[in-house]
Amino acid sequence: MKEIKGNLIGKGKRFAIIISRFNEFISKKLLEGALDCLTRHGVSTNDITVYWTPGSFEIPGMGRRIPEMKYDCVLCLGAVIRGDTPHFEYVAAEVTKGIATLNLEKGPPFVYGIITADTVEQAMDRAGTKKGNKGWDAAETGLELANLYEMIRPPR
Ligand code: INI
Repeated sequence: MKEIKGNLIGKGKRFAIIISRFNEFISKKLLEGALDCLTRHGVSTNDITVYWTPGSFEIPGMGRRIPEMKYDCVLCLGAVIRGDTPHFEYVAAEVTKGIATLNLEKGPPFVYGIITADTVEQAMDRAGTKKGNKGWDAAETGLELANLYEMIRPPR
């Protein structure tokens, strides 16, 4: 049997993080979690570039424009929180679809680290309190994918 599984070793891996400033009090916590996870798994801070967008809606567009081949993985972080209007639905749907589309391209993996929550409390629970930190989780997924993609990359 042959089994292919990515490890979580971060040494030498280059990461881009695209993060939304909207609901920054939450997204900053996601960034802290992601950076903590990456550096504790051996990623050098010199190998991490953080790109800030105005909102989550803009994350996929930014993903198309960054020099993605410079990175082994791109983490997308943001928090979309339901308000009084259907705006939430549109933003959440577009950022989700956009990241999924980028992830199907032949470039690096794009990790979906977007919190979609009905309330601020639900979002806070997932940004370093009761339910862990989705930024950390996204980074861990990114480490695994960066290593997995490297294992299956055809020789250049
Ligand atoms: N952007 C978010 O990242 N989170 C939200 O909760 C949010 N809501 O609900 O409005 C949000 N809106 C801004 C949007 O992402 C765009 O920046 C804006 O529409 C301009 O294109």
